[in-house]
Amino acid sequence: MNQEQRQAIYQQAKDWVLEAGKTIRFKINDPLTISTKSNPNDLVTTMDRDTEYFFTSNIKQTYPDHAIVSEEGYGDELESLDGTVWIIDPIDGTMNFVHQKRNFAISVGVYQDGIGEIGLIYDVMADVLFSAKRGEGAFKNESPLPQLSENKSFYESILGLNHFWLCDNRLVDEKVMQSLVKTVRGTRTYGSAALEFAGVAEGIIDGYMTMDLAPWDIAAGIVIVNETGGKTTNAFGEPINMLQQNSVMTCNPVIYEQLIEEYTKKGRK
Ligand code: 2AM
Ligand code: CA
Ligand code: CA
Ligand code: CA
Repeated sequence: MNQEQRQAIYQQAKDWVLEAGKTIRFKINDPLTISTKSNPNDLVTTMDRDTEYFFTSNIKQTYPDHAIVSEEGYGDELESLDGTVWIIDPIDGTMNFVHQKRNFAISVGVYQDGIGEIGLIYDVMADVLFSAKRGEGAFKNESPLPQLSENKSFYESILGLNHFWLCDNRLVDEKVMQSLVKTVRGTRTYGSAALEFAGVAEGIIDGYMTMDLAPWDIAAGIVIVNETGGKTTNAFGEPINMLQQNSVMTCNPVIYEQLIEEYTKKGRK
């Protein structure tokens, strides 16, 4: 994808994201129909489905040769990432959407032959758009985001992670993770993977790690974090596979080695 093609798709994607966000804000106090998916806390609403349909119908009409990977079932079943692929989470942070009516995001990544070209994360209620094009830097609304600080010690870092890491879990010994949270300056849990990625890109948290995410949770975030100099792998330092679920570690590179070598790999089950 050349710069001109990237710019044209970016502009279209951005228009759709802002329009979808405006619709959600307009309807934020309407009664919700809420269902559950894999477990009683795995929520989906008509707003998730309607927003996804808005994107998929527009994309299919405008770019019939593009493919779509998305959460709520309107996308395609893909076996490869060849060609142009839109990877979409219509509402990331549905639990926040339902319970808080804020702290959720629309996440749209556009990949070309497996390479992330465009990332858009829209904090809908705050009306803040994080965006990036590959090789062209990342932005928070119209302001460029600076490169992540190299002057950051492990002990002064704040990590985005949830309490499941500190309970008995299938990936890493919880005792090792308990020593991690006592070593760093602090931890935060935002409840939207996309907004955690945006936080890493902005440098308001220094890393985010999570056990099991789908491609639509992370596709846009990876592009944006890349552009501010951050690094993303699975929790053990292995490459992410964008066609399946992954554990995820995205962070400022200055804390990466220590996180992986002294904690996740050391405590790996
Ligand atoms: P979602 O709101 O789009 O489902 C919450 O900690 C974060 O994890 C959100 O980004 C949420 O995305 C994601 N997540 C992934 N799988 C989930 C699941 N089965 N249940 C709840 N949240 C999930
Ligand atoms: Ca979901
Ligand atoms: Ca999600
Ligand atoms: Ca979602």
